[in-house]
Amino acid sequence: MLLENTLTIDAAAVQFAADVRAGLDRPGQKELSSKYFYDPVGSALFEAISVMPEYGLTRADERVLRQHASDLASMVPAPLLVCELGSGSGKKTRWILESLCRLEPVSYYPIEISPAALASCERELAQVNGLTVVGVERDYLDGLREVAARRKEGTHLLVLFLGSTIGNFDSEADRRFLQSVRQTLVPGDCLLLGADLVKPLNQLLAAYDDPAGVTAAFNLNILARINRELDADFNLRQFEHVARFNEKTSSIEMHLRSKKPQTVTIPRAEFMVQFREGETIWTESSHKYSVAELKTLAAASGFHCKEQWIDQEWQFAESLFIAI
Ligand code: AVJ
Repeated sequence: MLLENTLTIDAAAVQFAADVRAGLDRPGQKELSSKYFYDPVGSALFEAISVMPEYGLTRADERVLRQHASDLASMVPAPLLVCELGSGSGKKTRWILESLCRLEPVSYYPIEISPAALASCERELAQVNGLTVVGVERDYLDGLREVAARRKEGTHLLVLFLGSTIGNFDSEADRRFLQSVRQTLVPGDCLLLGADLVKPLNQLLAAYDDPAGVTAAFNLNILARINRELDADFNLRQFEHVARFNEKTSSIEMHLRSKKPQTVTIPRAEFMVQFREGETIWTESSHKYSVAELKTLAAASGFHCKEQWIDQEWQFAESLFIAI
């Protein structure tokens, strides 16, 4: 048993090593995918970010969902299966599910690659009356295809994609992703999309570079994760967090800047990488949408934007898309 475990090649670790190597081996801008932020430490740091006064995004998302949950419930077809792309903590989804369950029993399928996140979401929602929770430990699109394939005729799907995770896709990739989502749906199915909106520059910069340094820790943790999981020797004190707004793409970009020339060894990726002083690793893009852009995105991916609810305190939109 023990021997077998030692010999088992962990596919996720192999993929991580390959992605780290490919991203840091690039001739121009080095990069690491923001999906690798969320190991247990990174997830805890994100939870901390979401309660920072400077970072209003998560609270805005929750506020709009809470305020408009019963409107939403009255606009979606029945009977209904609810799928969520990325289960999160289940906290903000609770408002929607409670409203839907007041009308009829609901099955809810959180789709998530992290078993720990699935477990906490199941715990959080266990008490909602009339709700059946079925965790799906898969990639977003694979999981969605699986749930869609198992639905009974006449049952509609409501897909939840909240928290502005959509903003982490490169431009164009957001549309391609929604097109793939649309392909798993039939006309009349719904997508509820949470997206952060453009707002004044100083507000955005403060949100991604809070003075207490929580976001900096979140960003640097990706290097710590590479040290932990791939035996690398990144010295975190020799990198610094940078957040800047790219006007052309309307995105906040996070980078990690090398404070001096240095070489890092990553044994489990069989790789060594050199950094010049001032060179950066691009770790995240967080696109900020306009209301009109979200409507265009709906049309470009086979949906009609039926309704938009916007938080006034922190410009954030919840858009209800119907598959056409
Ligand atoms: C969870 C993807 C919405 O882009 O704002 C928070 C992640 N990055 N602070 C975002 C994040 C820096 C966040 N999302």
